[in-house]
Amino acid sequence: MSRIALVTGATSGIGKATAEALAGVGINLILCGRRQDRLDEIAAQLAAKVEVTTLLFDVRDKGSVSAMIGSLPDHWKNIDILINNAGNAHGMGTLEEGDVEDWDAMIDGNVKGLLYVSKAIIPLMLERGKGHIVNISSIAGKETYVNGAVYCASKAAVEVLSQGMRLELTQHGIKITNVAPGAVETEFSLVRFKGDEARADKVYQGFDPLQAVDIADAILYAVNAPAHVTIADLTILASAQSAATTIYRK
Ligand code: NDP
Ligand code: 8X3
Repeated sequence: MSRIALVTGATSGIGKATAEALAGVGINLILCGRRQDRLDEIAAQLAAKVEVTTLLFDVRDKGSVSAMIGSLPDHWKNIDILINNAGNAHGMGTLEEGDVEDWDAMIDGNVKGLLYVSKAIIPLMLERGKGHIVNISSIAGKETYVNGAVYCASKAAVEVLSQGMRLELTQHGIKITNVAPGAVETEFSLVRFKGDEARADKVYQGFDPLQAVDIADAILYAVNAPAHVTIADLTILASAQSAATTIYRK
């Protein structure tokens, strides 16, 4: 029987590429995001390969997360793989200058959102005695950089939550994979810099950045590992990147 994966943040970047990669190996998909037009477009594109359904919710809204996941028909609740990918950085600056709304968006989305989605899905996996959760962290969760303290804190929390989930859930047959990418060229910087395209483009200039498909490939490897193998942690950098803020540009 085909596996089912639920992907949060499937409307763009890493989540979209992961959905495409999973569809490529016949994994049925529950695509989640806040932009229904994009969900519909991606669902229509992938429906030629696999069964696809969509859920519209903001991961920060715990009532909506639990209601939408709870509303899935029974056969869609047999979720084998959860890709906790939804998230973003909002703004970049010192704590003194920082906008509290940006902090809320990062902590509520990247940390509490991941928890709300996991809380809705872990019981379904426990009932079946199997499952695989892939949490998208970041190099920013392993290293703190100047003007990024809150985003880095949110991703450090993801690192710790991956460890906590592994401690709690391994005994129940649930695998946990933590994926920490470096600079990936997606809509990430456009969101961080609030639509400033020139500033966002600059982040990826002068070197070959990672592409979303590179991260999707790694996720596919992790979810296709044999039953007795858990890929616990993956840090993935562009070849020109040696640390969070050290990138060799031409
Ligand atoms: P994108 O901006 O391209 O994609 C972000 C995705 O997350 C979108 O699909 C967006 O969907 C969704 N999302 C964001 N906030 C919410 C929310 N509150 N509720 C529901 N969905 C939300 O960026 P990436 O693909 O790069 O980012 C994906 C993940 O990868 C993030 O967790 C990010 O922190 C992480 N990451 C990114 C790196 C990079 O350099 N790009 C490096 C390391 C980690 P919609 O707007 O439709 O809701
Ligand atoms: C995104 C990568 O280095 O911009 O998580 O924080 S970085």
